[in-house]
Amino acid sequence: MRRGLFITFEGPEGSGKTTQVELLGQALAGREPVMVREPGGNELGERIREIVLYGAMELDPEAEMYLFMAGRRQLIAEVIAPALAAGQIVVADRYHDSTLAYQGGARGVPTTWPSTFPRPDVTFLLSVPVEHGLERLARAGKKPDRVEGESVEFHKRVADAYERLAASEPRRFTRLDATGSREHIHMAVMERLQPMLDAAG
Ligand code: Z5A
Repeated sequence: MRRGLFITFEGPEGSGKTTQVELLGQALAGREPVMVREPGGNELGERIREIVLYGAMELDPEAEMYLFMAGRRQLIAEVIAPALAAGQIVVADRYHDSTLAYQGGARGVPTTWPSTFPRPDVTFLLSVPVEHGLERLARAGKKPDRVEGESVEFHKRVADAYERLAASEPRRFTRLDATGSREHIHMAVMERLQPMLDAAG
């Protein structure tokens, strides 16, 4: 059976993931890609998003991790796995590497990759100095959520964890300097994907 193509975008705050996901969605429009974002993307995910990002509840770090992962598993079952099985392209704005970087790397929770979570074919790590990313969000007027409101040191631990993840899986990860222009980064994304898109037909 033909398996689709699974592309994920990761990075610290304000690294431009959503911008690049949108540009890629437009570039691939003719192939009707399935676009998802985390946390969210389905009813359970959106409810969990409310709790983990905007709820007033004090969450145990491991409980927080399981909430993110529960939302992800539901998204896999409802959307990602069926789309890949049908040969479609799936583009995700954050996926399990976010849990490994935020809950694992920054909060120190023991993390693993469940065997039922498909591995992406390509993961773009948009790398940007932490202060630069936070400045972008402040300029854009985004009100920080519970995780974004953490200290600069927390966000540096996230960025370091992402760098370690990318170094440990160089075939899956493509690390891009996200301080460049939107268009330049998009061109680098397309250059990396082109051979895979050609092979997919
Ligand atoms: N989280 C977690 O802890 N564990 C998990 O397992 C998962 C998530 C899945 C989700 O927040 C939070 O959940 C996140 C991690 C945590 N929080 N933190 N911290 P979200 O969904 O609300 O947002 P986000 O995923 O963190 O995205 P973001 O950081 O807010 O933004 P972004 O997607 O990386 O960037 P953007 O929206 O595309 O761009 C930000 C601004 O920069 C905007 O004004 C753009 O126009 C501008 N921009 C974009 N690209 C450029 C370039 N190249 N140059 C100049 N300006 C640019």
